[in-house]
Amino acid sequence: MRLSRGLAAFAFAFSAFAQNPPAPTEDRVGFPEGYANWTKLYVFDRPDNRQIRTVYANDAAASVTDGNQANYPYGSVIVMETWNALRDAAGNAILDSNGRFQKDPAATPTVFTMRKERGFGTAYGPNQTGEWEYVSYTPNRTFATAPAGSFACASCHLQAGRGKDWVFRAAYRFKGGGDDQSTGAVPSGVIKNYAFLPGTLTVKAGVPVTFYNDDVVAHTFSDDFTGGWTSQQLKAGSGSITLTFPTPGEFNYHCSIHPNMRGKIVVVP
Ligand code: HEC
Ligand SMILES: [Cu+2]
Repeated sequence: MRLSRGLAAFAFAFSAFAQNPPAPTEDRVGFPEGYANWTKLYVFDRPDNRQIRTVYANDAAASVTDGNQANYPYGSVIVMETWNALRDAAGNAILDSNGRFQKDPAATPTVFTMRKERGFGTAYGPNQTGEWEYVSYTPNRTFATAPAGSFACASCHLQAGRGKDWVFRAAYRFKGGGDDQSTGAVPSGVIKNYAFLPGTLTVKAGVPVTFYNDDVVAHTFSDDFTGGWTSQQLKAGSGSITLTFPTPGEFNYHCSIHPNMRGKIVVVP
């Protein structure tokens, strides 16, 4: 008897505790009509869930520059379209000839949308991220995540921080060099703390491999042969390079800025 009363009290306390965090009840974001024609900021291949995430900005959001990231103008709308990648029977993404995920034509995308307007966002209470509100849609303009569930969006975007106006992966968008940088491909190797990781990487001939600079300063990828090929500088936190080695063999490389940074690629048939 006492036990069941105790459980009932516990269940009551738990259900009170499990109430959703506050969120807007009304959709003030709106389906982003025509987003596929907006400025494309970056394409990110997400390995854990094998999704292609394409991020678009309307003109207001696209006007933001490197030094201005902490304050997107009112009227900014940013869209992230998530699309399942083509997968093989084992569930692994099938890469295209550039080493990138490919959209599965049979899949339906989800349209994650955030809009900034004066006075937006207060409904999120402790999870407020500036003046942004969030909703995600299906292509049919129904809710994938309705306003009432969008507290989850705000509470996670808190991690992107005030300095970036709660927008993630800013480094991808404010990339330095040409389009070959900051690809968002899944890296097989990274540069971190002045080291190429792994120091020796084994790859298959003809299969593209991507190296991503996750360090705080720029590095290059340079062939050890005197007069050998060298990449342009890979920008800190965003630069990446995709290479394909057509023939088996061993290739030693270094960073031209920090010549003691060395690595080796073993190409197998
Ligand atoms: C678990 C954390 C998390 C949740 C929940 C989340 N996001 Fe994001 N969001 C991210 C990350 C991280 C990125 C950058 C791309 C990546 O790493 O996948 C991102 C990117 C975005 C972008 C592109 C702009 C940017 O910040 O880079 C939009 C738009 C977006 N999310 C909207 C939403 C909406 C709408 C929801 C809720 C329906 C949502 N997000 C929920 C973490 C989250
Ligand atoms: Cu270097």
